[in-house]
Amino acid sequence: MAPNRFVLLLLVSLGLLATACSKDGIDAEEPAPTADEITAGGAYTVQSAGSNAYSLPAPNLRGSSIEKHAAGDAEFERNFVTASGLGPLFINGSCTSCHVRDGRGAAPLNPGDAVQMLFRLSLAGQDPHGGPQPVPGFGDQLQNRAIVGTVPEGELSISYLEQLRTLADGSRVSLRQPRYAVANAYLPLPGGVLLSARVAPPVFGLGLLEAVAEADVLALADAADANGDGISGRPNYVWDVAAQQRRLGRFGWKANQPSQRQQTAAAYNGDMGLTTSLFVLEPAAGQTQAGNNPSNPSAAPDVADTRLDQTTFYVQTLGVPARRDVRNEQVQAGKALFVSARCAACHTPRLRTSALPGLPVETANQIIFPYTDLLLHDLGPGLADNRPDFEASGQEWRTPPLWGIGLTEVVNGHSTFLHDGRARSLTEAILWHGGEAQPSADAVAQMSAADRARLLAFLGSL
Ligand code: HEC
Ligand code: HEC
Ligand SMILES: [Ca+2]
Ligand SMILES: [Ca+2]
Ligand SMILES: [Ca+2]
Repeated sequence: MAPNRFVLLLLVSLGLLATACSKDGIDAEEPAPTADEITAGGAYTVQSAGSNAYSLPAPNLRGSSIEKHAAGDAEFERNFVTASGLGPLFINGSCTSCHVRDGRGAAPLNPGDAVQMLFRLSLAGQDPHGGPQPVPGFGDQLQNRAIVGTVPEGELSISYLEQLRTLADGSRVSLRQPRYAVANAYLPLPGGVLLSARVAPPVFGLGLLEAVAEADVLALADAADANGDGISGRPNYVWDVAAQQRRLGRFGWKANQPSQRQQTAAAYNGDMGLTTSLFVLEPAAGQTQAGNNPSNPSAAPDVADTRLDQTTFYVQTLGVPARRDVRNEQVQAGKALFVSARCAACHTPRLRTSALPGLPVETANQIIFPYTDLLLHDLGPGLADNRPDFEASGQEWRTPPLWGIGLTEVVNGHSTFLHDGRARSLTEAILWHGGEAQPSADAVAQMSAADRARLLAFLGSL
C-alpha cells in the first residue's frame, strides 16, 4: 500500500506545482509529466540531486528493513585490515573505496592514483561451469596489493592512444584507446592471457533490477535479430554458486553475476581477499609464493553470513535519484532524439518488477525507468575486451542502466564512462558505440551541435 500512497502524494504535489507554474504565466497547456519524469525508480525514487544522490535508502523501506539497510551501510564502508581478514591478496580494503559514494570508479591516470578498477584474467577455454578459464598462479582476477609478507600479483599498466574524430558539423572529439598490460608480475604470465579492465559501476537501484522477472528480460531478447532491426540482445547465463546451476546473469559489465548476494560475495573475495560461505578459498589459494597460503575451508569465513546478507541488502535497497529539469525544452527535445537515434532499443526506458522470492519485499511490483534491457549486445571491436565471460563474447557487453547518470560529476567528481572508464564525457561514451549500436553512434555524429546538446541535456536529466 505504501508505494501507491507515495506515488499519489507525489502526483498531488506535482499537480500543485503545475498550478503554481501556470499562475506564474508558464505555459498552462503544458502536458502532465509522464511517469518516468516523476518516479525514475518507482517507490525507490529519492529526491536528491546532491553528492549523496546515490547513497539514500529507498524511501519505501519500513521497520526492520531500515535497520538492516543501516547495518549494511556500515559494512559497505567498513575498512578491512589484516586482523579482520583482508588479503593476503586484495585490491582495496572496503567496498566504498571503489564504489565511491555508491557511485562509479574511474581509471587511475597516474601511478599512485586510487585504483577503483580491476583486471579480470583468463586463458582461452572454459572452466567446468562454463565460466572463464583461470590463469595458473593468478586465478581469474589480478590482485595488485598484498598484506605485509606477501607480494602482489602485479600492477595495472594503463596507457592511452588519442584518436581524433571530426563530426559532421566540424566539431572535434578525441577518443582515448586504452592499452592494458600486467606490469611486474610476480610470476611470468603464460602466453595468451585474456585481460578485461573494468571500473566499479554505480550500485544504487540494483534491487529493482534483480526483481525484474526473467521472462520480462527474455521478452526483450532477439538473439537472431528476427525482426531485422539490427539489434540482437542476448541473455547471459552464468554459474550460480549457491543454487549449483546456471541462471540468468544480471550484474557486472557482462551480466556475469546472477544475484546481488553472489556479486557481493565475489567482491569480498576477489577484490578484498575475504572469504564467505559462498567463496571459501582465498584468491591466493593454490599459489606457491610465501605467505599466500590457501585458507582452510573448514575454518570460519572472514565474513559471516549475517554480514554478507546485510551488505547484500544494502545494495539491494539503495534508492534511485529522481530526474531533474524534466519540463525543460532542451530535455524534452533530447528525449525524442534518444528515441529517434534508437538508443532506446537497448537502453529500454521502462521495466516492471515482480514479487520474486528471496528479494526485499520493497522491490516488488513497481514500474521503473532504468534505461537498460539487462541483455548483452555486440558493441563492436572498438570496445571489445576479446575475453568471453560465460555466454558473453569478447565483443558483448550488458546494456548499463542510465538512470542517475546525469549526477555522476556531482557525486563522483568525474564524468568518465563505459566499462573501463575510457570515455571522458557522455559524448565520448556515445561515439565509442559500434557493432549493433553503430547506426546510433553515426546518428549522433551526424547531428547538429544543437541537437547533440539536446540529447546530452536529456541524459543529464536522468
Ligand atoms: C577493486 C574495486 C572494487 C571493490 C573493492 C568492490 N567492487 Fe564492486 N565492482 C567493481 C567492479 C570493477 C565491478 C564490475 C565487475 C565486472 O563487470 O565483472 C563491480 C560490480 C559490483 C556490483 C554490480 C553492479 C552492476 O551494476 O552490475 C555490485 C552490486 C558491487 N560491485 C558491489 C560491491 C560490494 C558490496 C563490495 C564490497 C563487498 C564491492 N563491490 C567491492 C569494483 C569493486
Ligand atoms: C545495441 C545496443 C545499444 C544501443 C543502440 C545504444 N547503447 Fe549505449 N550502451 C550499450 C552498451 C552495451 C553499453 C556498455 C558498453 C561498454 O561499457 O563498453 C552502453 C553504454 C552507454 C553509456 C555509458 C554508460 C555507463 O554507465 O558508462 C551511455 C551514456 C550510453 N550507452 C548512451 C547511449 C545513447 C545516448 C545511445 C543512442 C545514441 C546508445 N547508448 C545506444 C548498448 C547500446
Ligand atoms: Ca582473507
Ligand atoms: Ca588473482
Ligand atoms: Ca532485433
